[in-house]
Order: sequence, then C-alpha cells, then structure tokens
Amino acid sequence: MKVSTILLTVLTLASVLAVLPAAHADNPIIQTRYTADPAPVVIHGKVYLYTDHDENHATWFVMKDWRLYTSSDMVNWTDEGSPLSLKTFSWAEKDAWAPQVIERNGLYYCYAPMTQKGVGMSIGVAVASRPQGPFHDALGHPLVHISPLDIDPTVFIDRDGQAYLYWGNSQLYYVKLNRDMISYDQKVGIVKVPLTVAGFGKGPRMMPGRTTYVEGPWFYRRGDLYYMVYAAGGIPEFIAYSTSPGPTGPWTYRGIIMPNHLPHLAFTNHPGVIDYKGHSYFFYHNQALPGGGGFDRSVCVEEFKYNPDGSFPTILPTSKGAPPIGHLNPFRRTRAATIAWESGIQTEELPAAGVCVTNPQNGAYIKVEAVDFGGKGAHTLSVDVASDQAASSLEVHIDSVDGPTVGMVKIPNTGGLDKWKVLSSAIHGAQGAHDLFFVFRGAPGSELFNFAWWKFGN
Ligand code: FUB
Repeated sequence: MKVSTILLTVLTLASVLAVLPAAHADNPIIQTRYTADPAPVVIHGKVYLYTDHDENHATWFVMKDWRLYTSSDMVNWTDEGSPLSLKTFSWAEKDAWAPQVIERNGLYYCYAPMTQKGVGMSIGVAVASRPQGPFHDALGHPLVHISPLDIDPTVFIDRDGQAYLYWGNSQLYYVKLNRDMISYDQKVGIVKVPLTVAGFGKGPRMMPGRTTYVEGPWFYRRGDLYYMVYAAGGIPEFIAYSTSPGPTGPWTYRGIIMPNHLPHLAFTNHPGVIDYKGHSYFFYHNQALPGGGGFDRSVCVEEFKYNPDGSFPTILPTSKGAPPIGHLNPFRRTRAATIAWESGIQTEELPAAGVCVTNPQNGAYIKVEAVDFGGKGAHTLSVDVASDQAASSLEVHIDSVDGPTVGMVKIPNTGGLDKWKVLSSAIHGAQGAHDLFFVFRGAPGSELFNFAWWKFGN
C-alpha cells in the first residue's frame, strides 16, 4: 500500500472514530480489567481467550497473572478467572507477559514468558487437564532461555504432528517441540531465524540495519501457507506479517495488517488470529478504556476476510468490534460475569461461587448482547445473589440501558456478601431477540450485592 493511501486511511479512520457513539461500543471486549497480548484458541466449539493483565495505574509493565475469557458468539465474554499466575512458577520473579495455549492429546499447554530470578526473561510451560486450568509448572524451570529478550512464545502443531515454538523480541527463534510438548529436539536445538529484508521487510529509520520484526509473533498455517503475524516497526508498533511455504521458512514479507498512529492504539500491539464458525478474527490491544495507557491496555477484536490469494486486508481498529454470531439462550443458567459491555462493576473469584460480578453501585449495568427469548418469551427470571444491604434491586431492560423495563428482582439482605440466595421474579414483554441490560439499583455509594448467575424461565 502506498504511503499516501495509508495516510488517507488513517485520516478517514480518525474522523470515523471521532463520531462513533461510545454507548454502542463492544471494543475493548473486556472492561473489568486491563488486559493485553490476546491469545485466542478454539477448543471444543468455544473461543478461549487467554490474556495477560496490566495492573491499574501502572507506569511500567506491572503484570502478575494471566486471565481467561470464553465466548461462543464473539460479543459476550465470560470471565473464567486466572488459570495461572507468577506463583505457578517457583522460579519466576515478575513480568507475566504474552502467553499462548494449545491442546494436545487432551492436555492443555500454556507457554508463558516471565523474568526468571537473577536471569532475565525466559519461557516456561505449564500444563492443565482443562483449558480453564489450574495450570501447573511442567518442568520446575524454564523450557527455553537464550537471551534476555526471550518473550512472546507462539506455538503451533503442524499436520505431520510436529510442534513448533517460536518467540523473541528483535530476534525470532524457534525450537521443534517433542511430542510431550515440554521438551524440544536437542539435535536441532534453538534455531535463530535469519531476519532478512525479503523475509521481514526493511525496518524504519530509527532501526537502521534492521527489519520490521519486533515481537509478539503469532504462527499458524492456513491451507498450504504458513503465516507469521507480528508487532513491527519500532514504537509505536504496527502489525505486519510474513508467509512461507513451510513451517521454518523461507519467509516473505507481506506488509502491514494494522497500521500504528491510530486513535486509541497503544505503543505496543500484539496479534492473535483465529477462524471460528466460518469467520476470521483478528485480536489486538489498545489503550481505549478510561484510565488506559501504554501500560494499561485492553484487548479488542475485529472480524475480517482473507483476500482470495490468502493475503490479509488492512484491518483498522473500531470501537464497535465484531458482530455477534448467533444468539445467547437465556433459558440456560448463565454466569453473571458474561458481559458484552459493563459500567461500574467488577468481577472476582469468590469461594464456593466462582467468578462473580461484585461491587456494583447504584446505576451500574451489564449488557448481554443478542439474547433470544424466542416467540413464547420469558416469564420468570431467577438470579443467584448475596447481599448485606436492605433494599437493592436488579432491573431488567431490553434494547438499551434505559430501554423498556421487562422485570425487576428485589434483593433483600441475604445475610452477607457470602450468603447466596436464589431469588425469582416475573418478567413481562421479553420476546424475540434483544440486547439485555441488568441495571443495579440501591443506596448510593454502597456496594450493593454480589451476583453469581441468572436464568430466565418460560
Ligand atoms: O505485555 C508485555 C509485552 O508488551 C509483550 O510481551 C509484548 O508483546 C508487548 O505487548
């Protein structure tokens, strides 16, 4: 793409973003925490989105745990808590950075970079029997360490069963993983990928003699073409990609996917690419949440279509995000921490209750998108809540936060924020497909109640 075309695209985008109504935004897709470095994977028909986690008000990368969110419709994301943290690795000191998870033979392997005490960034591997974890350190020491910039592992199993782990900042390395996924072919050893201009593009002026490759590689195959998508070009980073006829190169530079210098993008970026239910998705991070910044980032997603020759289109960040694919069934028990958008709540893992919605104040709300109440509609709503306040309520609206009220559950003092009670109430007028809004009401300035799950009845 010509520089003038990129500039025009950037300017057009800037004006489009300026007029997009924030109230309808679904990007960033996680609002309850700052999340970065998305690592999506499809497991048993569901998207598992692993992220790392920027602590609030950070002035450097302050990152202690990894988080997991799941979705079946690409708009409602369920907070599954933290499946692993620095505490998982006895040798870790700090810096829970960009992870990736892969399944093999019914086990789930998480490759994660972190600072090894007294050594520098190294990559560990943890294993779990469920994608939700808990993950356990598989080795008790790092899997690979070759430089202080050993970060951003990306893992892929090819059709012949050979698994590859690529990683690295400013230099790309790989190993051929053994079938156990926790050791690698020592004869091949750690391979340094030749970063040629033909393979990875010419770096900008501030990176003399270098290619565009910086970090955050995301490796996969589509048909017979192998893709390496990565953060590129120095700071602020754009996302570029290279392709190859084989898993170990030779690589050909294919250009920019997501430009930099766009409103709300952070100085870093990190790709994650999946196909799901016949659609293609590009995950990245920005700094668009209130209080956001380069060290308080947020994961986003856009839907895209590959060009017929397998090349990427230019993907621009939007505040709208990907459209829903399918409807959420409200007659199944749904965790309250299933959220398309929220305002004024938190999520927290509570003993005996799992990940719940906590700390809502008067006027806080949760939006659940594309909920199908069917032709017969819903007539009851049950919610599992715990409260130490006398007179709170949960209003149920459809279409918008101040749209028609279809019901209201009175929430009494249940005996404490850990005393759970299932309460039910009548619902009127919830029929067909709508966005659903739970609005929290109660004494201003108070933490109203904890909310574990909800279920409509007909
Ligand atoms: O999140 C910490 C580091 O910033 C990641 O490992 C890089 O990819 C960049 O996003």
